[in-house]
This record gives sequence, C-alpha cells and structure tokens, in this order.
Amino acid sequence: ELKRRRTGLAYNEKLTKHFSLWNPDFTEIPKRIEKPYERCQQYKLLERCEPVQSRNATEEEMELLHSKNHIQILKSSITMTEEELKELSQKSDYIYFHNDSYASACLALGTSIQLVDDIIHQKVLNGFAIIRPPGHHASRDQFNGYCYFNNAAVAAQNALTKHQMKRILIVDWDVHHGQGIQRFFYDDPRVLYFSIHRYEHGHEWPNLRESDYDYIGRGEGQGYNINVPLNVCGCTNSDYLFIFFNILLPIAYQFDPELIIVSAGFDCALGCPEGEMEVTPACFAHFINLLSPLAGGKLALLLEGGYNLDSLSESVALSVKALLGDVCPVIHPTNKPKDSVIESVLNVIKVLRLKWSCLQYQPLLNPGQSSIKTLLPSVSNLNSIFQSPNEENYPLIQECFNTSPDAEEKFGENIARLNTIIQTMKLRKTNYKLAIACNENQSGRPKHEDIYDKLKQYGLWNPCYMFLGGNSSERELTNIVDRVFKDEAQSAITLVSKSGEHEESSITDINSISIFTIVKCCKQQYNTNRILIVDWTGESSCCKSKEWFVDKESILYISLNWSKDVGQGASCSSKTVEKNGFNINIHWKTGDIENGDLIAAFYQLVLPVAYEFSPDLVIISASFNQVNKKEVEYSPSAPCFGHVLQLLRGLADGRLIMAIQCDSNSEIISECVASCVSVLLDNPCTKLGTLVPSQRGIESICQTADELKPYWNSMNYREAIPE
Ligand code: X5A
Ligand code: ZN
Repeated sequence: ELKRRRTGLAYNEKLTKHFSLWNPDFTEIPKRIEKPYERCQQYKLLERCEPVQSRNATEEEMELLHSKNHIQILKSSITMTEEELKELSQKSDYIYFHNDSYASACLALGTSIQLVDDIIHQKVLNGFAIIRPPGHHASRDQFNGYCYFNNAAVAAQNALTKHQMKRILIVDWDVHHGQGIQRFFYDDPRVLYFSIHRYEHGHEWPNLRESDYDYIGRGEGQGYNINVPLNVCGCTNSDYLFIFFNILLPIAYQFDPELIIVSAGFDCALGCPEGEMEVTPACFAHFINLLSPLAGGKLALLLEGGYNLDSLSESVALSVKALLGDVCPVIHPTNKPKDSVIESVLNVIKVLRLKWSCLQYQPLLNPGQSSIKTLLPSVSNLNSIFQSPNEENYPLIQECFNTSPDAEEKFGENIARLNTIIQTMKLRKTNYKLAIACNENQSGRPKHEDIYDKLKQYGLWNPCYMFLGGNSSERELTNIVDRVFKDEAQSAITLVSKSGEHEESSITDINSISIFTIVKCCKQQYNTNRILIVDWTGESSCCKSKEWFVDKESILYISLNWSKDVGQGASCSSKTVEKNGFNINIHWKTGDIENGDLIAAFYQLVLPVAYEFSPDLVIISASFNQVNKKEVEYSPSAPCFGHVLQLLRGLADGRLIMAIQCDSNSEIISECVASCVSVLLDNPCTKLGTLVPSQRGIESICQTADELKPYWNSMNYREAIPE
C-alpha cells in the first residue's frame, strides 16, 4: 500500500490580489492568508502536507448554488473604475469590490471544491484550504460580509450532486452566523449545518432573527439546521467544549456523516476584535481531535474569518498540526460554562430533542415554567418554530453599539494573554507514536502470539516501536513510563495476564497491579500531579484497584465496566460517586452496553470531567474478555474502542498508557487490540454507523451525571434545570 501524506494543504499567492482600495476598516486583507501560511512554514508543516492543486471554479460549479445574475455582477467588476467599484459595493452589506475580486473568488471556490474532492477520492485523508475571500455569508443572490461565493456550501453541494453523498456535516465555528449556508440547505436533510456564533440576542451582525436557536430547518430538513447563539462576549474554551460535548458530538454521532466540512473562521479566537471571544489557538486542535473519529476522518477545513493576524496564524497552524495527527497542545483546565451559554445549550436541546434522540439527558424544559430567562418569547409549541427564512423577508434586529466601558481594557488583557500563549507554546514531540511492551519467547511469560499475528496481518506491527523485554513486570512497566515521559514514545501499550507475580499478592488481578505500579512510578520518578485512570476491565478489578488511589485528589478514577456481575452489583459494592467525585463508577443498568452507550458516556461524562481535571497522564486499564462472553448480550464493537481512545488522545499531550489484560485468546480480543493500536498509530477510526444511547444507557449516565453535580463544574449545569 502506497503511503501518501494524510493532510492536504491549499494555498495560492494569487488569492492575495483582492483587497479594499478605500476602506481600511475592512480587515479582510491579504495578510490574512500570508501570515497563517508563514506560520505553517515556521512549524515545518508545509513539507509534511500534500499540496492541493488550487484551481478556478467552473461556471457550472458556481451555478450549483449561485444565480447567473450574481456571477455576472461579480464578473462585471473586473473592468470597473474605482468609482464604479465603490458604487457597486454600496449595494451590499460589508462588501468591497476590486478588479481582482472575481478572480480571487473563483480561485477560492475552485480550491475548496478541489480539496473536498481530493478527500472524497481519498487522495488525502483530510485537509485545510488557506483561502480568501471567505464564503459562508454569501447566498444565492447576495454578496455579504466579505463573502462572494459560498465556498463551503458549493463544495458540499458538489459532493451531493457529483459524488452522491448522503450525509454531510458542516461545522461553522466562525464567530458570525453563516446565514448563507443555512439558507442553501434549510430544507435539505442531507446537509446538517451546525453553527456557533456571537448573537447577543440579535444585536451582533448580521442581526438576523433567523440566526437564533429556534431556526431548526424546514420540511424534510427540519432538525438539520442547528444554531447555537452566544448571547454574551468573552466565551472561552470551556464554553465551546461544553457545546461540543452536549450538542455537537451527540448529534454528530447520531447523524453519522460521510464527510465533515468546517467553516473554519478564527474570529472566535482570543484577541480577535470582531469576535471578542476567547478561544485559545490550541483549542482548535482539540475541536479537530474531537471531530476526527467521525466520517472516517474525512475532514475539510475552509478558512472563513479571523482578523487578529497573530491569533489567526497560530490557530491555523495548530489546526493543520492536528489534522496531521500531532498531539493536541494542553489547554487550561475547563471551568464552568457561562450561564448564558448553558441557557443557549438548553434552548437548543429544547427545540431539537424530539428530533434527535441522543439529546435525552436533560428533562424537558416546560415552557413558561422555565426559570431560565430568554429575551425572546419562549417556544410554546413546536409549530411556532417553523419560521421560514427567505431572502425577501428577514426580520432585522437593531445593531447596538453600547460597548461596555471596560471593553478596551479587556481587549488589552486578551492581547497580552495571546502573546504569552504564543511565546510559551510548548509542542510535545516524540520519536515514536507508540511503544508496545511485549515478551516474546521468554519462559514463564505469557505470549500473545495471535494478537501479534493480527497486528502483523493489519500492517500494524512494524510501525510499533520498541519491543521491550524484561523479566519482572515491574521493570517492564517502569520502562514504559520512562518511554512516555522521556518523550520517546507518544503513548504505550502493555499486554498483561493473570500469571504474573507481584509482592502485593493479596490483589489477584494483574491489571490492578500493573496500574498501581505505573502510578507509583509516575509519582516517584516524574512527580506527576494528576492522573486519569479509565477502567473498563469489567469483572472485579474496578472495585479493588481504586482503593489504592485515594491521595489528595491527584487521581481521577472512572470505571465504565459492563460485565454482568458488575452491572448487577453482585461483586461490586462501590457507590457511583465517591471521594469527592474522584472515584466514578458508572453502573450500567443491566450490565451490558452498546457502542452508543459507551460513546455517550464519553461525551456526556468522561470528557467533560477529564477536561476539567486536565490530567498529565491518561492510563487506560482495559480488558476485552467480556466482549465475546456468551452471557453478555450487547457489547461495544472493536472499532468503538478506537473511537474512545482517539477522544482521550486529546488529553495530557497525548501521554496515554494502556494496560490490556489478555487472559484468553480469541479473534475478537485480537481485533480489539488491533483497533486500539491502529488509532494510536494515527490511523483513522472506522465508521460506526448511526449511534444513539439505549434507554438503559441514558438512565445510567443521567444518574452518574446527577451525582457528579456537586463536584464537577462541567456537570453543574444540571442544576439549572427546573423540575
Ligand atoms: C467572514 C466574516 C465578517 C463580516 C463582519 C462584519 N465576515 N462586521 O467573518
Ligand atoms: Zn466571521
């Protein structure tokens, strides 16, 4: 198999020709692509990416969504005088025309289509188009907000018509609402448009009523348009991740897209004067990491806004790094999302929960009784939601300019913080992706030959580095910890089995001993402050090993065990939540869970709490023995474990140690291990199909979430819900 570079990068100097001849306030300037490209160069990313052929869009492609008249007007600007250009610009909102506008818009659009096509044809896995002018405000017949052709929308439409795609997710994290994209696909269930934008109850540009949460799509497309309005400025990583965990990921996993297009605007990033939000550049890498298990990794980022060149450039470069599969830089521990953001999220859930069964974690808000205040009339019956935006009739909301008195001071603080972040950015680099500790041909030691065979069969054996020997398991484990903390390997896997001997012989299960040894070594040798242990060994160990980990809130222990005996409480007496929220045991109601339940536990519980804890190391204590047990009716599938590993890789700079207990040999265990190894080697996750949690799963997750309320800010929003 030919090894291609996984990430496509599109850039063309010709895209710098178009600019505003007369209005310096129009910050959509050529440097907006030059600087990010330069930053990618500084990070040595260009040579790691596959160049994407930039090209002009054909008329046929433009006409997929734009009218002939619209195209003609733009074309006519090629030969206009400055006076004529000015006059034409006046007819649109936040638009300037330049003799090179048509050329740039054609090239930006064609290049966007090309990148998406290359991804669909698997020339590259994913990619980034560093392009301008942006596109998401343009509609069929409107130039708007620096946008001429709608790059993301036309690329999506092309994927529908030319490649018969059936489900495309468009994530729009530009700080402005991409009303253009919304209008194109408002009736179309094949394109799920998801936008997070500054709204301020309509007082932020483009001041449209249709940008609010109750515009959910129409007819067949009802439920496939999702607006998350941000009604306050200063939204942070915590607010955005809260939206990802509680709305975007559940819906994305249920929608099961074949392709994800991101309208990647970085005007929500810290320091951008347009957005006044505070998402840090590293957080975009996390957004990408969280989306990457979906759609088989087919992810196309198209540049939209972003008007602070430093913050824009850093964000773009870190996004490209994430697409390349590099570890996500550590971000600050998350804290409680803003009340206003909680309110928006609950409002979105309120209008969508009938359509999306994955949104069942919050009790239905009873309109009228809600203690949460909205400036808008509350939605009292679902029929009133179906307002139809059409280009003739958009209710406009007055723009307001009452910037708060300390806004300037705040802006200065943000710029200072941004500079510190950029200057002190630490990027972890390792020689190897994955170290596997295994003992071949040593007497008295377990062999896992069929697992190794499976890895060889899948071509995963050679890319795994460092075959560590060692006679005592303690030495072997210490060795593994060294590899990870000395940055020789990004993550590590060790296969353990019951036959091991250990001084703590009262504890019988070897995985607990291994975890204990790893933790001890981390603390003694590397002064590790916070360790997250995720345990899905099933059977007995969940209740035993955690007893060791009681010290000073430095270990967060989460067990997700789903074997029968644990589920029915036979051998597990532990409470759901103990030790001030640092021992979490999800007790699955009937003892068996499916893919949808495991994934939901991650986006609803594990990830929010883990991002708030912000570990220095993630340890996974796993066993796949229960996967094929006869008495277990349901179980997550092998690829599903790959997904949760990918989600966890965003934490701790990718420092992840996995101890897999392999007592028996079976095809399915080998498959599970191979799936994990594959993901840790940066291969894309396998698609899982549409996922929703089961009713049993929802109950278990809700019960756990409720009990976590007092201890974890990220769970605290559940307080806001009235009975
Ligand atoms: C693409 C984009 C913003 C226009 C802002 C007008 N457009 N205030 O970010
Ligand atoms: Zn924008």
